[in-house]
Amino acid sequence: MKIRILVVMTVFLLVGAAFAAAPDFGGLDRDGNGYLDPSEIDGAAPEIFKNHDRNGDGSLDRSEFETAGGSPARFDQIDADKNGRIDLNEFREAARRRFEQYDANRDGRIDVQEWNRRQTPIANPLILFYF
Ligand SMILES: [Ca+2]
Ligand SMILES: [Ca+2]
Ligand SMILES: [Ca+2]
Repeated sequence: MKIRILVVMTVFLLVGAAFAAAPDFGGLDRDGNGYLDPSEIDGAAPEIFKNHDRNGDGSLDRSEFETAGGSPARFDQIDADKNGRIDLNEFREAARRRFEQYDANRDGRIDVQEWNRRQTPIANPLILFYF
């Protein structure tokens, strides 16, 4: 009986460890290979952009950006041509630069260690790359 309990506990621990070792990067690891690559970040960008373009005018204004959790300073960084709106190209370019920041060892992918090294744990991982 004791052995059976031990076995059950061991299985729970192993399953728990597997989950801890393989985060899904907030759903961004689309192919589930345990890494984020630039195409996953770039591939998700148009849909995320569209979801936050609330008035459907093809750009993100300040209020749309800040509603998504972005900061005013970040908006100014991304709005490269300073016209007060972020277009899809600026949005993708900013996500690409963020990817490079997090890819500390420059191997073209973000692994679990790099992911866990983020300064602040943020509830919504989309903010890390896009807002
Ligand atoms: Ca991946
Ligand atoms: Ca808009
Ligand atoms: Ca890397």
